[in-house]
Amino acid sequence: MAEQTQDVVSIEIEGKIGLVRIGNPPVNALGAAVRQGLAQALETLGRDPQVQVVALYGAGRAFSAGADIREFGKPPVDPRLPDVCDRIEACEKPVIAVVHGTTFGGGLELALAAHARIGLADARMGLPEVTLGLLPGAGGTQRLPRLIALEAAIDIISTGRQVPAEEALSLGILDRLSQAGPRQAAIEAAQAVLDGSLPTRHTGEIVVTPDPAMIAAATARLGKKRPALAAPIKAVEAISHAGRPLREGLKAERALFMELMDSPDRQGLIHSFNAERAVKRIPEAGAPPRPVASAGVIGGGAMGVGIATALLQAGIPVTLVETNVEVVDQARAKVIGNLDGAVKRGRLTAADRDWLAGTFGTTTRLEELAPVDLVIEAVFEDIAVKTGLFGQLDRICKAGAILATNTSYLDVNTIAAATARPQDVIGLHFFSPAHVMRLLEVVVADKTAPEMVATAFDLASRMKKVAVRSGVCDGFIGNRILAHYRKAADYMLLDGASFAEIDHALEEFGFAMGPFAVADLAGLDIGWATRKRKAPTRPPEERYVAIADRICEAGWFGRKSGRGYYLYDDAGTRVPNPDALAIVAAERATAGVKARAFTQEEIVARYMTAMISEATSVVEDGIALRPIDVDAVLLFGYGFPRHLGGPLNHADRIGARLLVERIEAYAREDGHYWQVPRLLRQLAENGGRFDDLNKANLDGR
Ligand code: 3H9
Repeated sequence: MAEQTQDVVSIEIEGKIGLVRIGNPPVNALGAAVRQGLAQALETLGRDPQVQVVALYGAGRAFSAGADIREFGKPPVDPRLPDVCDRIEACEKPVIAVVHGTTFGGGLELALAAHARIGLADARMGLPEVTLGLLPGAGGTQRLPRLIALEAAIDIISTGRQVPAEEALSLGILDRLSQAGPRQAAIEAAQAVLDGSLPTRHTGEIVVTPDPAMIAAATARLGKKRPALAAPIKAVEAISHAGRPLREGLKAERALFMELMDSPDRQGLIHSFNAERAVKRIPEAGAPPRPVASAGVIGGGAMGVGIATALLQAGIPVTLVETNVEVVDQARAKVIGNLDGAVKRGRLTAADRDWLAGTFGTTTRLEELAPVDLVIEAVFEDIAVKTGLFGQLDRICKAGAILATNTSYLDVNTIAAATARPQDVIGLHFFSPAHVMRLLEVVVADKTAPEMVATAFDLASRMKKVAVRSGVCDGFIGNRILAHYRKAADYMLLDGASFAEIDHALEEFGFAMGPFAVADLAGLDIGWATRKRKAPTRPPEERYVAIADRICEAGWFGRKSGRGYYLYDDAGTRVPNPDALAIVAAERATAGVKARAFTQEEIVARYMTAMISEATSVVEDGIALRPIDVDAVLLFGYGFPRHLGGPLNHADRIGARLLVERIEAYAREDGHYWQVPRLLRQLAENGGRFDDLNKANLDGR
């Protein structure tokens, strides 16, 4: 047995079998060193007269997660991935790929270029390039349609969905499944090639004729999506070349890939991908998290029900406390209903549902929370109610228990001060519905202990949520920014844009719903309560738009009451509510405003400038650790269009100088609302970007 080891790719010769192992933790990304290692391994084994078959496998938890995303945008280093794939296919010996765990993008493309593919049961295959604004650029669009039905290839490539091993076998991506570990499976499959029981073939030599009607239908379908992103459409275009000789098809694929590589969508989508991971870098990361084996949730409203569901789905037994007996029963039914929903959507097995339901208890007695490791309260948003409750929890809960509040704006320091253990108090701000929405703001108060913060992040990852660290301020990161930019929408409404125009402009920009449609969905009474709460502290110079108040006074709270800004039919289709239009007209008259027209462009510019302005202040005030944390909050909690990468990523595209100019121009109308944040002015003066601040804070990433 001969062995040659390089850093990330090692080869081993077992009789007539040449084994190539990719070992580049954590996910075997195909960076330059791996590509060089693979090319060299193929050279060595290709030349070795002893070796008759080559088997490729991955070490660790994945075969390979694909191209190294960190290399994108940097000067390319040879050999490129398409060349490595071509080298595999052209190898003078049969090459087999044994895939396990994540086998994505370039990882799958390596396997598609091999002459046979074996999958382990845990293999998940996919070409997720479109989710990064790209298309498979190492032969995926040419080789997959040669191996499997065109319809399935279009589906997999244009959605980026993951294909489990069994399905991959039935589609024809895999030739066989194996129960062995990756190395052993590689040896067994190579033996099968040697004894003739596993046939091999050159994928590139398979001749297919992609049906133009199917290609046209897919292109039309993708073009109708909002936002209609270029990547999936271009990916289908690349697939349309799969009927040509492989060389020509690969050339066409490469050209389309390079077009996308230079696109802003690609930059934005990869920024969003990075944002989800960057937020984990917190100062408390080294602190040991406390164990959370059981939890209590206080409050049986929508929030409490959602939080209890999310905890249960993470496998944490929950006791839900609600003082009202009737509400307890309703809450129980809703939590069980949510678990049933997860079974229906295939996210939970019926057996797991039964098991989880068995770990869910309800009670009217707070004392029953004495033994739990974590308590999350989701009671009425009133500081006296919350401080009273935390005083009680302080007496009831065991030492070391995590005491969390789900408040969305109240002062977590005040809540913590109601206990004799402020170090154990933290804000866990979930978003509704809490078992669905991915964002979790972790609100760190002055005395919160580092291990409490580490515990919150650990908990978030168990719940598959994106946790973002926030300091204490009214509304924390997300609601503070929302409160600000919502006013910009109201000002435009008062000044002459219709709410339908504003919603339409922002939906065209990329939001799933405009702000007025969102308000109708969330319930207009929520914003009304907040405005009433803030009324006593509202500065006299602040311009106040009372349109939403008038709509609420009429008893219309949005979709839950059948009407708000819009009227809704059973299918949810919206038309402007004529009564709301009349209120808008009346309020304009009262304010003495002469309505003027707003272009779609101006609506978006004002709305985004307002959002960016407050987002900048949140960074400047140290409420968010970095601009990318703010981006994550808006992306994962407020429906910010993923391809734009978040408000401060978008700000870098607009440029700080132009943003300052805009704010100064708008300030001529309203100098109280429109003020240039100090940090934005600094960036404008120094030619700086928000991403420079990210980089400075993320260890050079
Ligand atoms: C492509 O292949 C293009 C080709 O067609 C053509 C080329 C010519 N590169 O997510 P996690 C890092 S495009 C570099 O926390 P999980 C990640 O940043 C690529 N790094 O773990 C994180 O780093 P850190 C197509 C990568 O278990 C660490 O690994 N492939 C890459 O929740 C752990 O990741 C994709 O789009 C990468 N490709 O999920 C796959 N992937 O610890 C993208 C991960 O420093 N990746 N990292 O923050 C994923 O979907 C998930 O990361 C994966 C693991 C499922 C793999």
